[in-house]
Amino acid sequence: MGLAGMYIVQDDEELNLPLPSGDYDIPLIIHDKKFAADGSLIFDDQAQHSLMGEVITVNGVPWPRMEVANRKYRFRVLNASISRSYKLALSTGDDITVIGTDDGLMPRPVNTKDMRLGMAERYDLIIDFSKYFIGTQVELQNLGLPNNDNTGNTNKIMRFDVVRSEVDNSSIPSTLRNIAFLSESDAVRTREFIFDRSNRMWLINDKGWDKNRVDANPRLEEVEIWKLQNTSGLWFHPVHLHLIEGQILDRNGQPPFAYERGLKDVFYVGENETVRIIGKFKPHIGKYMYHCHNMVHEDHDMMSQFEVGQGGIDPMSAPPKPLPAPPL
Ligand SMILES: [Cu+2]
Repeated sequence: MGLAGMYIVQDDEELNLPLPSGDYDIPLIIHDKKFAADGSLIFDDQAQHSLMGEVITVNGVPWPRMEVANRKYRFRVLNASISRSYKLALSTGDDITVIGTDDGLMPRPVNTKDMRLGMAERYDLIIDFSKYFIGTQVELQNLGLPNNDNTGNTNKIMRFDVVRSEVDNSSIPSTLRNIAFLSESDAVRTREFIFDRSNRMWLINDKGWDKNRVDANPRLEEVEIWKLQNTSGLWFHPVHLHLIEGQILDRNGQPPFAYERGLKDVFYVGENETVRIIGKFKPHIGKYMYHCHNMVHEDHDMMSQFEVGQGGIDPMSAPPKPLPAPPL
């Protein structure tokens, strides 16, 4: 499990915004790794609980250093770790500006001093280095979250060295994208899912994976509320739903973090948290998975499937086929 990658999908509307672009638009794939004495990667899926690495890599490089100009940069952040979540913050204590969540731009930028990043979550961030003198070192830190192994140098992710002065013609528009948010009254039903451990297995509503079982069957275009519950204080579950673009209604009855108020498909269900999400089941009929994105949990066996409508393609009997590459 050493490899991870990302696609960046953009439309013309996004490309026309004056956000930092080109050399100032950088993907950051954060992935902790555990190495054996001979340098090989360790992945022991029998660990049952989690797999935490003591080396934090970004784009495959341990604790990298990046030289930056004193201007704004856009970072497309993906947590590709097997089991580790991060609490991101800058060593300067300055704000990070969040402009996008898992499924694209937010309605408007949100400033935060720190943020949770669960496995498979994606955030689109702006860091503004213009306030720093040349020679300043700015660390992207991990303040640590419960039920992670927070020892050693896992509190550091990477470092930005401000090395040169440049004119910055980019800006962050106050309106990024029009999103028609759903409200509770749009939902036709609520489903409840308890994510828990039993007999050394990770289960959803006391059930493991069964390719012949479907646990939810919304009709195409129906809006549902899914109540995702973690009744334990001993672990967290980033829950990933395939197909839909959802949003968080509330967490333990409170509004979600401001930086989570965009379209998402991975939902951080922390210790003793109940997260209510809402989404419209579209644009396809067929069977889609939902699972915890701690891969140790997912593999043993915290995964199930929903079926939108009837008669869609079943990925078990009709596996995806490679398509010809689109023209460049
Ligand atoms: Cu989990």
